Amino acid sequence: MFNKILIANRGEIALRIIRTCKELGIKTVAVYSEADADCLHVTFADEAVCIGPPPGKDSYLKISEIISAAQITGADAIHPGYGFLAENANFSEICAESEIKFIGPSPEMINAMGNKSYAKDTMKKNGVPVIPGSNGIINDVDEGKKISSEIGYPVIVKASAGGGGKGMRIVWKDEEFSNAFQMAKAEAEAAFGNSDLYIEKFFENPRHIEIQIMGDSHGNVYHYGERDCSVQRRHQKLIEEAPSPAIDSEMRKKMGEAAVLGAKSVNYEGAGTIEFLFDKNKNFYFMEMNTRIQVEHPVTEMAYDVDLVRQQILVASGGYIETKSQEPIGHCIEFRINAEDPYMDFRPSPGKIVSLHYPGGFGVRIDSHIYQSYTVPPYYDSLIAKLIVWGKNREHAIARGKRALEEFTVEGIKTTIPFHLKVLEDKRFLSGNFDTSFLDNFELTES
Ligand code: MV4
Repeated sequence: MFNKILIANRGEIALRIIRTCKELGIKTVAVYSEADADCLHVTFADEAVCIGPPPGKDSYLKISEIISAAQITGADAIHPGYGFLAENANFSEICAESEIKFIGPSPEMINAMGNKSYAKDTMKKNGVPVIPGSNGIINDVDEGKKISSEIGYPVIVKASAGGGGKGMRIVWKDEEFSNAFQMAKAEAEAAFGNSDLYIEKFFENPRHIEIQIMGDSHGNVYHYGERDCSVQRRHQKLIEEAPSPAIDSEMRKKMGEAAVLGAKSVNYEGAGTIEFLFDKNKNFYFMEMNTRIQVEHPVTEMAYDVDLVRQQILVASGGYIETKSQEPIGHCIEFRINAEDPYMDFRPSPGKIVSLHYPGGFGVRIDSHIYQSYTVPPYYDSLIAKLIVWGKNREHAIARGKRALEEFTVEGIKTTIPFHLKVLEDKRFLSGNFDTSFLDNFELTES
């Protein structure tokens, strides 16, 4: 087992990782930017090293500084959390060369799954259902048009280096193809320095359902069911839940088995998420795989009684997975509390928190790094807390979510709390019958 883990991240996820390290008796090293000296991950870690100025590229993305911090403090492993360097193949490789265990996948695995077109082809070859589309990347407009007419419009052109919405264009008919293709190509080149594109059948208003998997170095892969992440706005998830109101235990078994098959076929180790698109006819299709712990992992933890960060650390040190696949117990919902003004198009709202009261009680979990008098800096992601509630069933979890959100007080900055309270009054959300278009026409009016 590791002696000391450096956490190459900040905010709630850095704290989340430190907590599990403490429970495992592992010493911790925080790294922090000049803007984060008063952050709780710095306070709660055994040691802390300042790695540079506030902008991410000068600190949390600075590989040389982070490796030096690990070497100076004698850390034998690095946990990257999510975002920043979590899916950076170069970082994973430099850790290996420096004989520091990267708690995440090999550089080869990051590259293989980061190439979305290649990842799809790999899954398809191994018998995982994938979204119908081009085999591999498309070289020019003519090839793209030919394939699109074979698939049938509408189609969606996606960046192979993308994921999460950038470099994506929906094409409704042949006449629009050329323009959309060029736009997607330019956007992909600008965003990723890679203009490779692939094509898929476009499914209107699908549900976004993802399966949590975990693999160890002994060839075991388990799944911990699905999360429904359909409540998203401009590709930013706002509410996630486990189980999905659209998935029964038979479907869970099928999707779980498909995810495990996919992960086993690439000898996947560590925590991973297989994203599926789920359509009106209850078909599911592989979309992409994320090779990190995700923001929304706590809903799985609460519904499946598994500490996913603990499992990550155990398997990274060569151990076996402790918690096997099982059925969920009750229902769990996560509300992302962002420092944003939901009445002003969700614009960022950094600043000083002058008053704070956390909800508590049975079935309430808060993963957060904020405290009263903390100043939310403008440099990073606007997530300031995750409120996770557990209930015996969906209705119970919703009732508990409502009362916890009502107790939750943050003064001095705007947050997404009023938005969540409004969603909990929405008939479609309450019915469980919603999809990724749910927030398109969602009105938040001052009451
Ligand atoms: C799709 C899709 C429909 N059909 N792919 C969104 C983020 C990225 N992970 C993939 N996304 C989608 N992929 C196929 N074949 C619908 C989405 C999608 C979406 C697309 C355009 C505008 C808004 C969207 C919101 C959620 C999902």
